[in-house]
This record gives sequence, structure tokens and C-alpha cells, in this order.
Amino acid sequence: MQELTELVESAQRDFAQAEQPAALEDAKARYIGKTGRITMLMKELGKLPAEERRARGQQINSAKQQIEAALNARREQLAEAALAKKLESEAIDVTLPGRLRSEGGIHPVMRTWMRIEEIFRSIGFDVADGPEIENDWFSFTSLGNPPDHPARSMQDTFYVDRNDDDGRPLPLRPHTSPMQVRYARTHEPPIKVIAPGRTYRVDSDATHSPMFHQVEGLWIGENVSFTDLKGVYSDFLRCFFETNDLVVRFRPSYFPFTEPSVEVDMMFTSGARKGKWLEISGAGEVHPNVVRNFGLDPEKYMGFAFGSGLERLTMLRYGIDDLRLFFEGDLRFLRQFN
Ligand code: 2NM
Repeated sequence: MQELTELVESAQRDFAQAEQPAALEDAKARYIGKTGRITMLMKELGKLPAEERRARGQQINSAKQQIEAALNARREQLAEAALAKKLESEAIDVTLPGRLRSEGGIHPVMRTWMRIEEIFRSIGFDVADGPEIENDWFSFTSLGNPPDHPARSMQDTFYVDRNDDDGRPLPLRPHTSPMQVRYARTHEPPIKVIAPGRTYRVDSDATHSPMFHQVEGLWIGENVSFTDLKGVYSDFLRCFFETNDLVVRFRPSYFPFTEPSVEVDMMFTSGARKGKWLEISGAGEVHPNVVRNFGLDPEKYMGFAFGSGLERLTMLRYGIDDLRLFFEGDLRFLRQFN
């Protein structure tokens, strides 16, 4: 009897010490498994005289029941502990701040691009798109650039490692005019279109980037004169800079694709930036040869074109003093526009 009590206590201790279900099952085997101590005692019952057998059997059975009870209690404890641990490790702290998805922003040059599209669409202009890898004819020949013009040299224009059907290397467009030639050749007059986009020139210093953005405008009709250029461009500047307090002047200049050609200057007449002429654009009446390359009769159709740099317009609009800020990707700069 004493022996059975000790056996039960020993089992209870062993079960309590088992930290893992496998250890617990090992301990169980030592007491009530096939060769466990209780099982062995049961087997030995047969050797006892018949009158002792019944009482002894009951004692062993009672010990076995206590051991089974202890086993089940410990099994439950371990299962609960395992569950608690799992819940803890998988716990979600709903008070933590969310993982924010960082939000993209619009680059200031793109804002200018979007604004210009909006302004010109509002007066009936379409917006053209076209390839950045151009060919020689659309980039130069059609625009009155002779074969020995410096713009065609490797020093001024980027070329990709491939030739067109005439054996001439393909240029990265050095201006967006090729898009306008493409557009003009596929649309009927009156032609009113702007061509905004990336352009490429071999030029890199504090005020020039090898990739920059231009917007060019083109209006071709039966009687589109220099006066229309003056009106449209001056109105555009007033819309773009959101002020009527600016004046515009047109200085004689030269471009191969326009005749006459002008440089356009503007000056604010109020506010902090007043009193200084700023170069803002090139423009002119489209040369008759270029009109012919549009597939149109220059005796019937005429019009104006202009070209402006989007970086320059953006710098003037926001008072940015260094071109390189646009290309460095510094968020401290870029965030100011979003
Ligand atoms: C400029 C200045 C003057 C221009 C000419 C053409 C086209 F396609 F009609 F011939 N597009 N843009 C032009 C005219 C561009 O940029 C300074």
C-alpha cells in the first residue's frame, strides 16, 4: 500500500517535470505503458493467493486511476500552455501604427507639363506624342537643317547604335519638332497642336542637362500670322504665371525652320521679380519649305511655331535657381511641390 502511494507520487512528480508532450508520454510509459510499473504489478496479481487478489487488485486499480488522472491533467496543462504560447507569438498589436504605403508625388516639371496641356487644350490645341528615338529626316532634314549643320554633329546630338533605311544613324530627338512634323503630315489643317516631351542634347553643366523637356506649339491655317503668335503666346504666359502683370517682347533671331524667327522675352511688372527681361522661348512663322514637308502647299497654308523649355518655365514659376535640383531626386526639394 505504501509502495503504491509512493508510485502515484512518483508519477505525479515525473508528470509535473515533463515540459513537453513527448516527455510526458515517456513518463506515462514508465508507469502504465506495456512494461510500466503498474502494469507489471497487475501481471503479478495472478501469483497472489485468491483471498488477497481482490483487495490488491482494487488498490492497484485505484493507483492506476490516480496516475491516469494526473496524466490527463498534465496533458491539458501542456496543451493550454502551448496554445497560450502560440497565441502570444501570433498576437497582433492593434495599437501599432499601420505600415504606410508611401505616396508618390508629381515632379515639378511634370506639373508644368500638365498645366501647359490644360492651357492649350482650353484654346483648341491637340497634344501630340511620338518617338524619342527619331530618324534623320524628321529630326533635321524636314526642318531645314542642312547636312553640315552643327546640330547634326555627334558633339551636339546623341545617336543610337542603329541606322535608318538611308544608312543614317538614328538620333535621340534633340527637340520635339519631329513630333509636329509627324502630326502635321497626318492631320488636315487647321493644325493646332502642342508637342511636349523629353529631348536630348550632348550638353551637361550647371544650366544644361543631357535630357531635358520641351514644349513646342504649332498652328497652321490659311491665315495664321505673326500677330496670332504674339497673342497666343502672351496669353499663354499670363495663364501660366497667373498674372496680367507681365509684358512680352519679340527680338529678331534665326532658326532654320522659321522665317521670320524671334526670341521671346518676358518681364514681370509687379511683385518681387519685376523689372528684369527673361528669355522664355524661341518662335517664328514656319518656313515655307517646312510647310511643304508637312505635305501642305505653302502658297495656301502658313502659321507659327514656338519652342520653350519646361525646366526653364518651371524655374521661373516657382523661383528655383538651380537646374540640377530637378534631376537629383532629393525628396526635401521634391516634397515642396506635393
Ligand atoms: C523653336 C523655335 C521656333 C518649331 C518649329 C516647328 C515646326 F515643326 F513647325 F517646324 N516646331 N517648333 C520652333 C520654332 C521651335 O524652338 C526654340
